[in-house]
Amino acid sequence: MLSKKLTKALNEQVNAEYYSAYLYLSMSAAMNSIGLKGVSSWLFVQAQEELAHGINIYRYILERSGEAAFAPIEQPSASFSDINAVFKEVLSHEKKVTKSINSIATLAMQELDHACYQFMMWYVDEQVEEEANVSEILDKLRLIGDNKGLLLTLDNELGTRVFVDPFPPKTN
Ligand code: OFO
Repeated sequence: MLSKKLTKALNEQVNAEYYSAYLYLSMSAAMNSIGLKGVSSWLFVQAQEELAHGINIYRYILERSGEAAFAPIEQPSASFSDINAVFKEVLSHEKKVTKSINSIATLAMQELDHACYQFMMWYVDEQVEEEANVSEILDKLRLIGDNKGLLLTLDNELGTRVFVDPFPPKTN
Protein backbone atom coordinates (compact mmCIF):
# COMPACT_ATOMS: atom_id res chain seq x y z
CA MET A 1 0.00 0.00 0.00
CA LEU A 2 1.17 3.51 -0.78
CA SER A 3 2.03 5.78 2.14
CA LYS A 4 -0.12 8.87 2.71
CA LYS A 5 2.78 11.09 1.60
CA LEU A 6 3.33 9.22 -1.65
CA THR A 7 -0.42 9.08 -2.33
CA LYS A 8 -0.61 12.86 -1.91
CA ALA A 9 2.41 13.44 -4.15
CA LEU A 10 1.04 11.12 -6.85
CA ASN A 11 -2.39 12.76 -6.74
CA GLU A 12 -0.71 16.15 -7.13
CA GLN A 13 1.22 14.75 -10.08
CA VAL A 14 -2.02 13.59 -11.76
CA ASN A 15 -3.25 17.16 -11.38
CA ALA A 16 0.03 18.52 -12.79
CA GLU A 17 -0.23 16.22 -15.83
CA TYR A 18 -3.80 17.42 -16.46
CA TYR A 19 -2.64 21.01 -16.07
CA SER A 20 0.12 20.29 -18.61
CA ALA A 21 -2.51 18.97 -21.03
CA TYR A 22 -4.59 22.11 -20.49
CA LEU A 23 -1.54 24.34 -21.01
CA TYR A 24 -0.59 22.58 -24.25
CA LEU A 25 -4.18 22.72 -25.52
CA SER A 26 -4.19 26.46 -24.86
CA MET A 27 -0.92 26.81 -26.79
CA SER A 28 -2.27 24.55 -29.55
CA ALA A 29 -5.33 26.76 -29.98
CA ALA A 30 -3.15 29.88 -30.10
CA MET A 31 -0.85 28.41 -32.77
CA ASN A 32 -3.87 27.26 -34.76
CA SER A 33 -5.22 30.80 -34.74
CA ILE A 34 -2.04 32.23 -36.30
CA GLY A 35 -1.93 29.57 -39.03
CA LEU A 36 0.80 27.30 -37.69
CA LYS A 37 -1.31 24.16 -38.06
CA GLY A 38 1.62 21.75 -37.71
CA VAL A 39 2.81 23.34 -34.47
CA SER A 40 -0.78 23.34 -33.25
CA SER A 41 -1.05 19.63 -34.04
CA TRP A 42 2.29 18.85 -32.29
CA LEU A 43 1.02 20.60 -29.16
CA PHE A 44 -2.30 18.74 -29.39
CA VAL A 45 -0.42 15.42 -29.46
CA GLN A 46 1.63 16.65 -26.49
CA ALA A 47 -1.61 17.38 -24.62
CA GLN A 48 -2.88 13.85 -25.38
CA GLU A 49 0.36 12.41 -23.98
CA GLU A 50 -0.03 14.41 -20.79
CA LEU A 51 -3.55 13.05 -20.29
CA ALA A 52 -2.18 9.51 -20.74
CA HIS A 53 0.57 10.25 -18.18
CA GLY A 54 -2.04 11.46 -15.68
CA ILE A 55 -4.40 8.51 -16.19
CA ASN A 56 -1.53 6.07 -15.76
CA ILE A 57 -0.62 7.58 -12.37
CA TYR A 58 -4.29 7.59 -11.33
CA ARG A 59 -4.52 3.88 -12.19
CA TYR A 60 -1.34 3.21 -10.24
CA ILE A 61 -2.73 4.96 -7.14
CA LEU A 62 -5.74 2.63 -7.22
CA GLU A 63 -3.61 -0.42 -7.96
CA ARG A 64 -1.60 0.30 -4.81
CA SER A 65 -4.78 0.80 -2.74
CA GLY A 66 -4.27 4.55 -2.46
CA GLU A 67 -7.12 7.04 -2.44
CA ALA A 68 -7.55 9.17 -5.56
CA ALA A 69 -8.16 12.89 -4.88
CA PHE A 70 -9.21 15.53 -7.37
CA ALA A 71 -8.14 19.14 -6.84
CA PRO A 72 -9.16 21.90 -9.28
CA ILE A 73 -7.02 22.23 -12.38
CA GLU A 74 -5.34 25.62 -12.67
CA GLN A 75 -6.33 27.81 -15.60
CA PRO A 76 -3.51 28.07 -18.15
CA SER A 77 -2.46 31.33 -19.78
CA ALA A 78 -4.12 32.03 -23.11
CA SER A 79 -1.75 34.74 -24.32
CA PHE A 80 0.60 32.93 -26.68
CA SER A 81 1.29 34.87 -29.84
CA ASP A 82 4.74 33.75 -30.87
CA ILE A 83 6.15 30.28 -31.60
CA ASN A 84 9.49 31.06 -29.91
CA ALA A 85 7.76 32.13 -26.71
CA VAL A 86 5.60 29.01 -26.82
CA PHE A 87 8.49 26.56 -27.02
CA LYS A 88 10.53 28.47 -24.42
CA GLU A 89 7.52 28.16 -22.12
CA VAL A 90 7.14 24.44 -22.95
CA LEU A 91 10.78 23.84 -21.97
CA SER A 92 10.52 25.81 -18.76
CA HIS A 93 7.27 24.01 -17.89
CA GLU A 94 8.82 20.60 -18.56
CA LYS A 95 11.79 21.49 -16.32
CA LYS A 96 9.32 22.18 -13.50
CA VAL A 97 7.59 18.84 -14.18
CA THR A 98 10.98 17.09 -14.12
CA LYS A 99 11.61 18.52 -10.64
CA SER A 100 8.30 17.22 -9.31
CA ILE A 101 8.81 13.79 -10.91
CA ASN A 102 12.30 13.61 -9.37
CA SER A 103 11.00 14.60 -5.97
CA ILE A 104 8.41 11.79 -6.03
CA ALA A 105 11.13 9.32 -7.02
CA THR A 106 13.28 10.61 -4.16
CA LEU A 107 10.39 10.21 -1.71
CA ALA A 108 9.76 6.65 -2.92
CA MET A 109 13.47 5.92 -2.44
CA GLN A 110 13.45 7.38 1.09
CA GLU A 111 10.41 5.29 1.99
CA LEU A 112 12.04 2.19 0.49
CA ASP A 113 8.98 1.80 -1.72
CA HIS A 114 10.84 0.01 -4.50
CA ALA A 115 7.71 -0.58 -6.56
CA CYS A 116 6.82 3.11 -6.64
CA TYR A 117 10.43 4.06 -7.32
CA GLN A 118 10.44 1.66 -10.26
CA PHE A 119 7.11 3.08 -11.47
CA MET A 120 8.54 6.61 -11.39
CA MET A 121 11.57 5.64 -13.46
CA TRP A 122 9.42 5.57 -16.61
CA TYR A 123 8.55 9.21 -15.92
CA VAL A 124 12.17 10.14 -15.20
CA ASP A 125 13.17 8.77 -18.63
CA GLU A 126 10.20 10.44 -20.30
CA GLN A 127 11.21 13.84 -18.92
CA VAL A 128 14.73 13.45 -20.33
CA GLU A 129 13.20 12.73 -23.75
CA GLU A 130 10.69 15.57 -23.56
CA GLU A 131 13.28 18.16 -22.55
CA ALA A 132 15.60 16.97 -25.34
CA ASN A 133 12.82 17.13 -27.98
CA VAL A 134 11.83 20.65 -27.03
CA SER A 135 15.46 21.83 -26.84
CA GLU A 136 15.94 20.49 -30.37
CA ILE A 137 12.94 22.48 -31.62
CA LEU A 138 14.30 25.61 -29.92
CA ASP A 139 17.69 25.06 -31.61
CA LYS A 140 15.95 24.81 -34.99
CA LEU A 141 13.97 27.98 -34.29
CA ARG A 142 17.20 29.82 -33.50
CA LEU A 143 18.67 28.70 -36.85
CA ILE A 144 15.49 29.63 -38.71
CA GLY A 145 15.46 33.18 -37.33
CA ASP A 146 13.15 35.37 -39.45
CA ASN A 147 13.03 33.01 -42.46
CA LYS A 148 9.29 32.39 -42.98
CA GLY A 149 9.87 29.66 -45.59
CA LEU A 150 11.97 27.62 -43.17
CA LEU A 151 9.41 28.23 -40.43
CA LEU A 152 6.72 26.68 -42.64
CA THR A 153 9.02 23.71 -43.31
CA LEU A 154 9.39 23.21 -39.54
CA ASP A 155 5.62 23.61 -39.17
CA ASN A 156 5.11 20.79 -41.70
CA GLU A 157 7.68 18.61 -39.94
CA LEU A 158 6.06 19.11 -36.52
CA GLY A 159 2.65 18.36 -38.06
CA THR A 160 3.72 14.80 -38.83
CA ARG A 161 3.80 13.85 -35.14
CA VAL A 162 1.10 11.34 -34.22
CA PHE A 163 -0.18 10.28 -30.82
CA VAL A 164 0.96 6.84 -29.74
CA ASP A 165 -0.58 5.69 -26.47
CA PRO A 166 2.41 5.13 -24.15
CA PHE A 167 0.32 2.77 -22.02
CA PRO A 168 -1.82 0.68 -24.42
CA PRO A 169 -4.40 -1.57 -22.75
CA LYS A 170 -2.99 -4.96 -21.77
CA THR A 171 -4.35 -7.79 -23.87
CA ASN A 172 -3.84 -10.63 -21.38
FE1 OFO B 1 3.95 14.39 -18.53
O1 OFO B 1 5.41 14.82 -19.51
FE2 OFO B 1 5.39 16.62 -20.03
O2 OFO B 1 4.83 17.38 -18.53
